[in-house]
Amino acid sequence: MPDYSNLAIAAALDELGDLYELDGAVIHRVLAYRTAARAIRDAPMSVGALAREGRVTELPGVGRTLEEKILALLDTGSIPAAEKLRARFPPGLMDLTRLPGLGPKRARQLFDQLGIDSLDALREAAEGQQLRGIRGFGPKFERTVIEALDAGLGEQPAPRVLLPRALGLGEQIRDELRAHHAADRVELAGSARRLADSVKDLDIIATATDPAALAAALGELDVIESASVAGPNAGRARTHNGMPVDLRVVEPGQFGNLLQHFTGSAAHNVALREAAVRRGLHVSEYGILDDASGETLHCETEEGVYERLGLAWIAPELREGRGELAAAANGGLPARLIEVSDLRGDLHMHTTASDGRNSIEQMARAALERGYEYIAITDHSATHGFGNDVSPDELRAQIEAVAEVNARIEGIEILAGSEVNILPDGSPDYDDELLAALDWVIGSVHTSFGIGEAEMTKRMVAACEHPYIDAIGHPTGRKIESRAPYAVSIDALVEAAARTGTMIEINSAPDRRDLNDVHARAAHDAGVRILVNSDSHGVSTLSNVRWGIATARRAWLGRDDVANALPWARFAPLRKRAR
Ligand code: DGT
Ligand code: CA
Ligand code: CA
Ligand code: ZN
Repeated sequence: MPDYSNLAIAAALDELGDLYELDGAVIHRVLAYRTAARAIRDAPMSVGALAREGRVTELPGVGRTLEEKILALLDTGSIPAAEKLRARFPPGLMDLTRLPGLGPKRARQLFDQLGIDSLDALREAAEGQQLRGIRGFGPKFERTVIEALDAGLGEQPAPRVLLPRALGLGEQIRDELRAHHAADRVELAGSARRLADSVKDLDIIATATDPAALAAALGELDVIESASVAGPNAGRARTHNGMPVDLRVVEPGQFGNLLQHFTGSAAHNVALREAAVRRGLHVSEYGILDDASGETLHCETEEGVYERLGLAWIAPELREGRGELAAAANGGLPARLIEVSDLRGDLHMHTTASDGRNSIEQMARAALERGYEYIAITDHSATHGFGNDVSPDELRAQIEAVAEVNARIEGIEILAGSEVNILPDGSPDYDDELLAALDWVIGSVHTSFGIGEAEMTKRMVAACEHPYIDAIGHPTGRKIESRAPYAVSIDALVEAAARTGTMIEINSAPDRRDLNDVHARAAHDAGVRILVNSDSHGVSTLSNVRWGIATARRAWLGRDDVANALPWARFAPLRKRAR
């Protein structure tokens, strides 16, 4: 699973470089880490996946030493060399290195000569005009450093965590709190409950027979590194991997109000308040105040909150302030959102023919076990690079191999497919004759991301117009929290897809979820058939469709709105080649 984004790996190596510099290492050693970090940040593929395949040294500037450190990070969550160096310096010293005009070397000078080991100590020294006594520092530096501190520079913004890891942590904490003798109800709220792309902090709402005891119990959990009491019956904590956790223990009679409020989103809550005001009601996290009677209604359940406001209960995934309140008022909410168990097929997966870990047969048997009626084997194509090219001859052999397995395994239709590269001019990288011999083709952009919006839009519209490209894969190329989408007009892409009957996937890789929720909803509304595909590179990640389904739900989609929730007999004729 791509748990470490390229950005996260690069940040760890940058930090290691800073630590070495703080430690006085020779500069070329420091630079080696920075160079590698840059290469990793810019790499078009998942460096984590590359490292797990034992191929990370193929990246420029990454040798055996770095490989070992990257693997340690992936396997254990930290790099031993960094741990050792971190222990040698006060933790606040690294904050200094992020200030303008203060690299590791100069920060070390301040530490050695004045004992400055934190942003607070630095401010004190600057305000006391003590810095000017040190060689290379003067009154001007003292002034700029105070300005920088006032602007909040140097403080590390907590990184947002991808949903799978946040949800894993959140559910673990929730379940351990539930097991506490003082606990009554414990629920996860916030962005994790809404199944958002990423999560800043975990919000947990509980009721308890002994609220103070439950709040204190949070700090005792194994996953928690440090905790503080945040008012009566509330706890704030931090997990070992830096994720903040907020716990609020409330009166059972107000549980619904608090759960609703802390599930959010902020945009949903703001819209909810405005709608309530028009009914003479004032909604807060503690209750609903009736302006006329002066009475405050407390709700044990969340359903009660929505009911008092004349609304149907709204699934947390829809609570983003995107029209869900109007829909809840007039019966316009989707009757039932799609679920993982609705999927009948998966149209994007890789095998050992390109960069996957399992064979066609292994993928097919695992899909069968998931209850699928059909899958498409879509290895990378002729120009993928990184040693994973599938030449035209190899693809012909693959078509036969798929047919052989398909004939042998009962109960599942195995399509011979390909994930072809959409070349900069919009054409696929196999010829039409070969594409016509396949059962299914996904077109994806894997190269030349920076050609600009007009060119990229033309390129993707051309791909939609191709007679053998059945679907577009991960249409914007974004990697959540680590790579911006490339510039492309989604409106034009959606229009072309609807016009040509090209499907568009929600790629379920947890760092992709591409199309995103907003775009998937727009595409569906424009008449595009949406797929939820795993893009799995092994049997263990077929289950990643969970994250794509989360995005589909956030896009308001039901079972009938997702093409691969259709049985094979209805899906088959929707392919361009079958029409
Ligand atoms: P994040 O950033 O991933 O933690 O996202 P959330 O949605 O969990 O946001 P968080 O933890 O800052 O706040 C939890 C909930 O509290 C949020 O979903 C709704 C509520 N809330 C936060 N700020 C506001 C606000 O300014 N107005 C209202 N009405 N509610 C808010
Ligand atoms: Ca939160
Ligand atoms: Ca929060
Ligand atoms: Zn791809």
